[in-house]
Amino acid sequence: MRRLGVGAAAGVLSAAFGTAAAELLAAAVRPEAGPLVAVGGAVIDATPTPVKEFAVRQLGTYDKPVLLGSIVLVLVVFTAVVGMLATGRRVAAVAGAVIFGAAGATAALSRPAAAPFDAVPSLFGAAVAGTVLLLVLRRALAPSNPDAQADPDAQAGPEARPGRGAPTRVLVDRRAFLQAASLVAAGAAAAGGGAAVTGRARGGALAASREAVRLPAATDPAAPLPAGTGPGFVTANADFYRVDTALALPRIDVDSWSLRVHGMVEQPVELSFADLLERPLIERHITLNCVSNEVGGPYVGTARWLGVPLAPLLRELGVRPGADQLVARSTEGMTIGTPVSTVLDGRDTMLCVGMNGEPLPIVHGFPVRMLTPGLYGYAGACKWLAELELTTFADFDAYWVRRGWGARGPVKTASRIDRPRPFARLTAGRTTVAGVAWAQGRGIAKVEIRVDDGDWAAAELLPVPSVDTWVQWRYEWPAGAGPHVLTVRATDGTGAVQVEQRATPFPDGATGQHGITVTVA
Ligand SMILES: Nc1nc2c(c(=O)[nH]1)N[C@H]1C(S)=C(S)[C@@H](COP(=O)(O)O)O[C@H]1N2
Ligand SMILES: [Mo]
Repeated sequence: MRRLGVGAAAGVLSAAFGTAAAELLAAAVRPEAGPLVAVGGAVIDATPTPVKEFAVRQLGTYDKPVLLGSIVLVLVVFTAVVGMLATGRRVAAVAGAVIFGAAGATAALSRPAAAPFDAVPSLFGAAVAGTVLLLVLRRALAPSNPDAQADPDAQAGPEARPGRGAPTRVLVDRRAFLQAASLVAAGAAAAGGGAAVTGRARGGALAASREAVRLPAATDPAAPLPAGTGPGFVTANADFYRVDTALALPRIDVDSWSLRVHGMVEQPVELSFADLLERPLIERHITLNCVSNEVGGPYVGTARWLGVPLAPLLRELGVRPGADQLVARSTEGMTIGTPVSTVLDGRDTMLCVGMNGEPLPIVHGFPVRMLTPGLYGYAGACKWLAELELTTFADFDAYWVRRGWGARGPVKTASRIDRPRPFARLTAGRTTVAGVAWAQGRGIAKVEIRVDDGDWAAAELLPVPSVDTWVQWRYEWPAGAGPHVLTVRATDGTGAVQVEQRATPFPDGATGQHGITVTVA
């Protein structure tokens, strides 16, 4: 066995052990402090917007696993090189551990909601990794065992420096290495398993505390869905799209949760979950969509949301004149800025506690999230809410605004064809074309379909409970043989036709018409 191979393997295994030890410590104390999640979060925050857009577009919900996989890959290469260098100069192991620990600790401390403790798991993991690497190399490269084999390619090690006589060959003690390596691998597996078990136990405790939440009925319930609403009007919680930067889901205990409302208000307050539930609750069907959604894309859904209307609460607390931005801050440090005017203009902006008759799912912001009908999620729908600060747009740029996205985020009118699927092969005759269109706050007045270069023809609109939801539409198409392009466009309640000109989601939402190609036989 070659010396460099031994070094690389020892480096990777020691780092695996160190990382697993750090993850175990973090899982037990503070999951957000785990080095993988901390580094991943820092990478997400530092990723330039076009790359992030590309990742969301190409990878969808796989963006997070792919990111973590890439970080592990970089780690493997780095620690293999450190291990190889350390076979020659042991100081390389120390330097590698310092870099490894500093990177993790810096990333953890740079997280917006970091606590000083968050550096500890990374530093601990680095110390473990460095120490283990030195121990393994000492065992494996000591030329004392009779089984030791000379490494014909070996460079002179530290024991072969001039002044100590002729360069000796570095010997690899194969059996000692394999023993040490198996021990380290077993340790890494045990620590990693421990971290996973601890994490799962925490997750279980959180799920139980969520299931124990009993939400009061709304004092102002949602109007029943009008007769004739199509199936799929309400998106099931399990099918609702998820977009956020949280690699580790915030694990929030409802009993210790509180919401601080402060900044430019006459009476700052801190509200517990029980305080919120004591207030009058409204329930509404509202469509939420992501500014990153491409034309025809999947990041849109409609749910029945239960929550505390925000406007009366802010009026009670007294918004100071001049405050034009409400900044919502989440437990993990996301900031989402919403115009105060849109909160107070009569729309149903709310602090949501329930989604489709259940407490908010953890991925959708348990225990409390904001929702602002008519604004994209990044501008009005902060999940895992912790704080509301009244301030001004001049004084504060929220997370996405700092990255170049529009500061106010009003939803653009859009429409999508869901049936038939793109490139479907159909048989000639009556074919139902169906889909959704949305312009929350303004409502949808008309949806039209065009076949190839023909005239626009009105689709049938199914009934809706309010202007804040999408509209389902359908169109009976007498499909004739041949390849066809079907295109849709919507007109909002103000009479404005959706913008035809193609625009990318960045910086304030995609525009353009959704079209699909089908073949009729
Ligand atoms: N804390 C937090 N809230 C967040 C985000 C986030 O990354 N972190 N993403 C926002 C974005 S961009 C959107 S589109 C919506 C998505 O909400 P959903 O995942 O419940 O569909 O949440 C918003 N709220
Ligand atoms: Mo979004």
